[in-house]
Amino acid sequence: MKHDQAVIISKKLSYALRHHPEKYGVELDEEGWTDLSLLLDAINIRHHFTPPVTEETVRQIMAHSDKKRFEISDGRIRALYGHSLPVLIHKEPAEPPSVLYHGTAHRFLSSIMQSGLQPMGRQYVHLSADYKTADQVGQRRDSSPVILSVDTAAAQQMGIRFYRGNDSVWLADRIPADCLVTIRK
Ligand code: HQG
Repeated sequence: MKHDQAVIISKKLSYALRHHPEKYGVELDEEGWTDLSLLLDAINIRHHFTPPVTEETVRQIMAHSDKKRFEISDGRIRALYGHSLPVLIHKEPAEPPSVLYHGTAHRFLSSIMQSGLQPMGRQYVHLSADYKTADQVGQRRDSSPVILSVDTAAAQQMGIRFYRGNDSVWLADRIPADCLVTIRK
């Protein structure tokens, strides 16, 4: 499969599993799972993929991806992070590393330092387990992004819960500005 084709299919999966399952006639359960073959049938019909996207195609895309975005189990698939649905996807709180990172654009910095990190369009704030990942996330919006560090113990003392997305992505309800330090401006 060509890289471009893998990106197109991955984006359709993300769109369905994070944002608009109803556009594909499927429902997500409270942990974000849905039946994989039903979703693939809907994706193939709607986007006329030839050859059709199969479970094997999706597994190949997942195996070669730079990010672990999806999980497949027992004939079901879910997105591990990124959701914007109105109904909150349930995540089990988990113990985060003492420091997490967030890469963002310069233009957001003053607002973030006033109101903290907010989920904005998504259900949770997205944080990175390491500096390099935060840099890559921030580069989606700024060629030399601001990098913030998050004191997770301080945030937990303020009642904030953390959840695991994958090995490099952590989620949180929000992060108060007091728990943030700008480590690269
Ligand atoms: C900013 C990608 C102003 C925040 C990535 C960010 C990630 C504020 C933007 C995942 C703010 C939201 C998520 C405040 C936060 N005032 N701006 N108070 N609080 N922001 O895309 O973390 O490739 O929803 O800094 O790799 O950039 O899609 O979040 O810039 O893991 O798999 O509001 O998406 O993964 O943007 O990225 P996003 P994000 P995929």
